[in-house]
Amino acid sequence: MKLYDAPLAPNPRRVRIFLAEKNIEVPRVAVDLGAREHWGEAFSAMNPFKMVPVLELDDGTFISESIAICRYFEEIQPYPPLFGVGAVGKAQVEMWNRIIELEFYRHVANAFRHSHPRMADREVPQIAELAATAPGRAMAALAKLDKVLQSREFIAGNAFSVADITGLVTLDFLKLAKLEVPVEMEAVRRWHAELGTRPSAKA
Ligand SMILES: N[C@@H](CCC(=O)N[C@@H](CS)C(=O)NCC(=O)O)C(=O)O
Repeated sequence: MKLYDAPLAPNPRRVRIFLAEKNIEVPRVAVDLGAREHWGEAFSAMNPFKMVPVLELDDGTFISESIAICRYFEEIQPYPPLFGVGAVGKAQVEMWNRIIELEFYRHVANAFRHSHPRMADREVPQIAELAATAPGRAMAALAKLDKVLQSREFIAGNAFSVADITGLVTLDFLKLAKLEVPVEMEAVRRWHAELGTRPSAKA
């Protein structure tokens, strides 16, 4: 088994944090995104969408998409459960993870990818209007997360989950998009700080 990884990119980090929480070791292969290694034939054969992470299984199966990879590991090693417990718990984790990806991460990524010169060959064309509107949309979503986090420790309830991992990598990604958590969002700041002190955050 091998995990095709990129040390500085947020999505592969979600998988690394997930594996660290489960105490699972997987050999990693660093893909040089700057040198466009993922645009080459070998990588494209593993993932035609040319994105990391990709997990290669021993039977030659390739799994891309961070959450699909995490789900694979949840199945083979269910403890600690990071996709929720029971029908309601699982639905809550799925719900919050999707909300964070679609309402928060997406806009943070757009703010970065549609403005940074290094991303000009990745977002063709870069859309200035998207870069300009994305920060406001990201912060509007964050304000809603702040309200939820005022009454609970983790985003999906009382237990740490993959939705918190998506939250942590997105909050850390804000810096690249030249954004920060507003001071008044105290609950988000508390959540970010607590997630950041877990040993898995170093992954
Ligand atoms: N939905 C995918 C997104 C993967 C993704 O955006 N990967 C980025 C790194 S964080 C990538 O490979 N970027 C390469 C590029 O943009 O050329 C997932 O969750 O894994």
